[in-house]
Amino acid sequence: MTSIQTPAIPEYSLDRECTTLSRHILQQLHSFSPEAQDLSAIMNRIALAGKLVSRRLSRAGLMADVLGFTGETNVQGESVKKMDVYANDVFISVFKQSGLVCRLASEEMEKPYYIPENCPVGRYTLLYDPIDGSSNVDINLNVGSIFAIRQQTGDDLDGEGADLLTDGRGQLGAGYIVYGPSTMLVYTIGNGVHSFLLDPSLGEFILAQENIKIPNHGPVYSTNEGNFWQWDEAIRDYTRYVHRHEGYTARYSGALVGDIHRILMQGGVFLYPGTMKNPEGKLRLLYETAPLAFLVEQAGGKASNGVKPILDIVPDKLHARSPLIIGSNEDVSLVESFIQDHKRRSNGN
Ligand code: FDP
Repeated sequence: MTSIQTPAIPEYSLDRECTTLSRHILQQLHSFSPEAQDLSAIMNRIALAGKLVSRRLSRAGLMADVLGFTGETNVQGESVKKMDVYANDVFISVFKQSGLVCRLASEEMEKPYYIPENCPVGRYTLLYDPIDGSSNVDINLNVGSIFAIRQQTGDDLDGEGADLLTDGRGQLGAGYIVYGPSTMLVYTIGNGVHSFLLDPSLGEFILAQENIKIPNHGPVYSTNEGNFWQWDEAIRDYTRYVHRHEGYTARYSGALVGDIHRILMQGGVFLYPGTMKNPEGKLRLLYETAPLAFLVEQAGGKASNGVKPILDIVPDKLHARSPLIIGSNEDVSLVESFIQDHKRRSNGN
């Protein structure tokens, strides 16, 4: 009798070492300085928040009181969803008694939230969008969380977070978590961009790809074309250009993180330009566009508001918005060239 040979199923089917997020961060830091250890501990807390949000989302439709609106509106005037509140609180609670982060600022809170017991030692601020793309939550589609870590400068005695009104170049780390078919965390601490997949059976984020590089050009353009007649002529012309040239394909999920992730992996451009009603667009600088710009630049891509790099913009308030054109170098530059042409023409040059 011949015995049937069953192929050994490797624990991790992809040919890679099983590197956890915490191990990876320590390898990236190459140092055991107090600052390196802080950054590593902060990243691990963010990962914990990601796991808690992911667990809640995976059961959302099965549990009472998880989906739908709270009936409140946030500081942006948007209707708040129950998942927004849950995820916002999760990020706060994972940093309580951590001694790491003194202050958190998010889309859901008008002013920064202080954790006074951390403040004597924790000189960091976490900026975050707890649930980005929340219109997708109730229909079981992908959403994300976006985060950035900044050093706190000064004591912020009035609690307004004025020291946060600086450009994005000082971000110590940034990234996002995509809650899709799997949960994926993508981060940078200024040393390349790396992605991790959550293995729910282990409760660990496992390295998926190291040093991700965004293609220099890609086929995808991702934007809400429903706003076409609200845009400047320059953006309308760019859109007409992609309609008339072969090799472009439109993709837009209504959730920024998922759309950016696609572009990071496959190349292309995401646009959320200003509109007639909202010249600064919709997306918030400190916890949406600046963290994503930092990450995409680290992957070799580009992020602009049409006239200058997102990372050079200094916000005038905590919840300031900025137009966003982000993705592959070539594609972002092409959009910028349409904007410059229009400016030149309207100046009569
Ligand atoms: P949402 O308001 O659903 O949280 O962050 C804002 C955001 O989603 C992005 O995730 C998304 O790309 C964009 O708004 C969608 O806005 P439009 O519906 O105006 O296209």
